[in-house]
Amino acid sequence: MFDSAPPGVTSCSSSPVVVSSVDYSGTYPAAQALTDDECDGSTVGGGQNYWLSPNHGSGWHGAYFELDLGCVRIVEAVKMRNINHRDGNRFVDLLFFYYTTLRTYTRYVASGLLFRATDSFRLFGQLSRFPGTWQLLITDTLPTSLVCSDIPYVIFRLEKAVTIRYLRFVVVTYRVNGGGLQYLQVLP
Ligand SMILES: [Ca+2]
Repeated sequence: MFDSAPPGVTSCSSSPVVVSSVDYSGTYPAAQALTDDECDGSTVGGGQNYWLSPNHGSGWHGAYFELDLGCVRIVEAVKMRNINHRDGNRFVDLLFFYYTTLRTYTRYVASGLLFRATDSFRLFGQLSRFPGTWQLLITDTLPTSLVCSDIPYVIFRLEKAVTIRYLRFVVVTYRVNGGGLQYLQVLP
């Protein structure tokens, strides 16, 4: 690990790509966590523009994706947005559609029918893949909401800026059936 930025590091403008992941299915690939979409597609008539981790998967091998940032760069913070995936049951979706503004019902739905979202996560970084020397950068929780447009973007600032090329996002705990992510962006 460099103590200071190597020459040219701040001029890196490459786009991150997924180099390894476990996904719920090909419909919800980790690459979708690299796109900043208006809202996740779990509502009636929506598409799938976010990542889902496998059923009841968690931890280093069970629910993760790994990114190559494209070049060595300084990372000071990571911006993320959670999901609020439901199961696509049209009856549930219609109930949600008509009653979501009722506070008591919303709480009921929140307790049992929010099928997938990340709860706690860990983010690791490293300078090179071989040999790997992962460093824990962030351990925290991601907020979510039943109303997709209310799911906040959260900026997690690192205690100290790091110079890395690879990132690994790991779901530690999840809501009901599994985790996922709508968006991840490294800053600056
Ligand atoms: Ca996305």
